[in-house]
This record gives sequence, structure tokens and C-alpha cells, in this order.
Amino acid sequence: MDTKVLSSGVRYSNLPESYIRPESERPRLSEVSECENVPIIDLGCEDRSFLVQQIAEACKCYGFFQVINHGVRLEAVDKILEVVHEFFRLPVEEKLKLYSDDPSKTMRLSTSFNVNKEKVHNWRDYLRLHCYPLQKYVPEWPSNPSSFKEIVSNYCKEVRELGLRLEELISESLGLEKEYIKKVLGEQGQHMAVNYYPPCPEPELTYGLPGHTDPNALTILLQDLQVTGLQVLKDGKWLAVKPHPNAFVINIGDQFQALSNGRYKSVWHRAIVNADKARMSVASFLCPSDDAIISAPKSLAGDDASATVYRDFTYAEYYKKFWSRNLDQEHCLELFKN
Ligand SMILES: O=C(O)CCC(=O)C(=O)O
Repeated sequence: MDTKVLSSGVRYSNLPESYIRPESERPRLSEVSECENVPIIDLGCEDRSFLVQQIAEACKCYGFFQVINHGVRLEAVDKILEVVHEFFRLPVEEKLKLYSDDPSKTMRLSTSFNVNKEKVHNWRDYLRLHCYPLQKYVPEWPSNPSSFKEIVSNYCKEVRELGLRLEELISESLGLEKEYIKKVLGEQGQHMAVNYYPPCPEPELTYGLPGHTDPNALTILLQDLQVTGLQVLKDGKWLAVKPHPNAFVINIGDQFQALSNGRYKSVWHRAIVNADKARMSVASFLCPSDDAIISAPKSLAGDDASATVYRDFTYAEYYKKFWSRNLDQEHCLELFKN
């Protein structure tokens, strides 16, 4: 392979060796069925206790749900999809100016997941941006396409509002004060991964992203409506999540699993690739502040320390551990168990 990224315009007729998963780790696509009853939560609903109850059910049973009437304007969504497509269509030399495989960089174009740590690569390029506070990070974002900074900033503001509103509902759904979770998480960071999965010659042999959970608190995922690819693990089976029009997929991340003392599940999910079409997704991550102490509240953990599943940790400690590993190793939260 001659460039560092997949989105070079080269169409591969065979999957390069370094992307081929061993037999036992392949996606077995013929065994995957569609997730029939993905919870779809209408945030326009005025009955708050009903909303809270739906969120509690979804977080307990699935660890993810979709939201509609979420307050993010359709125009903001259409525009970001347009501009990120435009970004990935830029000449490869232009994109490579932003390339880095150093996970500590706050803005980078990269490929796979953690190229220096992993044994087998993933069929994905991604643009990773830090997004909060905007005035700190926007100056380092791509300036080609020229409308990128403005469009992505507007989208980030609206998505943040949605995320913070969801955290209030999740807090209430755990029987906590509306503001409790937000106070624990502190001044939350916001990151974005714009994922680009090029057409793949042999989708049965590899992944866009292998099964993983998200290390942050909450993920707000915008899926490509045209090309499916997201799958979630439910009761030991991988299920395909069909994109719902005008919806976001919300994933509960590892920090909510720890804060809820294991009541809510950080959902295992993966992205599979497609033989004919490229797929894009835009993931926005709300991340606790570095010094936030992740500790299940007494009301969920009880007085007995042995009933607390995870030891207390700071988000900085967790995040460092997460990126020091490969995506398909043992679950990072396991390393924080009591
Ligand atoms: O592309 C997708 O549907 C999933 C993306 C994802 O899991 C991630 O960016 O962490």
C-alpha cells in the first residue's frame, strides 16, 4: 500500500494482508440479523417521567437508543454531512498534511485505530477533532474545505446541547438529581471522529472498527442513511442497526457504566464495511473533565464497599489506559474492577 491512508482514491481489488482478521475473529456477516426493536425515543415528548422511564429501560437493556425530535436542526446535519464528504474527497496530498498516528494530538487525520499498537488494521480513515472549548480548538481544524470550520462548529454546539440534555435525563433515570451527573463530570470535553470507510474488496475478512465500547460518557452518532454498517451486541448476538431518518444513535459509554455501578451497559458495537459503497459516520463524544472522579454514588453502590463494582478513578487515568491498548483487547473497565 503506497499511502498512509485508505482514502487515496485507489480502489483495491484484494484486501491487503495486514487487514485480514484470523478466521475466529471475522464478522460472520451471514449470522447477523437486524435489530428489530431499537428503542426510538421522541425527545419532543412532554411527559418527562415517561421519557425518563424509556431512557432507563434503554440504558439497562441495550446500552444504546436512537433519539428523534432531538433539537439539532436538519440543516446543521445536512451541512456537516456535505462538508465531511467534501473533506474526504480532497486530493490525498492535501489530506496527508493533517496525518498523524499520535493519539495525543488534538487534531489529526488518521487511519484504522491505533496503528502502532494493533496487529491487524481496520478498514477506516478518520478525522479526529477536539471540539470544546471551540475557540481553543477551531483554529487548528482543517481550513479546506473553506466552510469546514463554521459548519462543524455550528454542529458541535447543537450536539453538545443535546448531549447535556440527555445526561440530565440519564441522571434522573438513575434516581439522581437532574444535575448530578453533569456536576460529577465537570467541564466536559467534546471530541469528534469523522469516520470514512471506503469500499472494501472483502468485507467478510475485516472491520471498519472491531467490537469495542466507547471510553467516554456519551456518544452521539450520526449515521449515513444510505449505507448501513453499525452493529451492536445484544444478548451475545451482533445485530445491525438500521439508520432511522433524522435520528441520532446514542451510546452509553464506559463512564456511565462505572457511575451507574454497572446498572447501565456501555454498549459493544462495531462498524462493518461494504463492498460497493463508501460509508461515513460522525461520532461526537462527551468526555468527563480530566480530573473528574468517577465513583458510583452511594444510592447506587450502597454502603458496603464490596457492592461497588469499580474502584474510583479519574477520567485522565482511564483515558490514558484506553489509548495505551489495542481496541480489541480485554475491556478497559475490567482493569478498574474492585
Ligand atoms: O461508524 C459507526 O457506525 C461507528 C463509529 C464508532 O463506533 C466510533 O467512532 O467509535
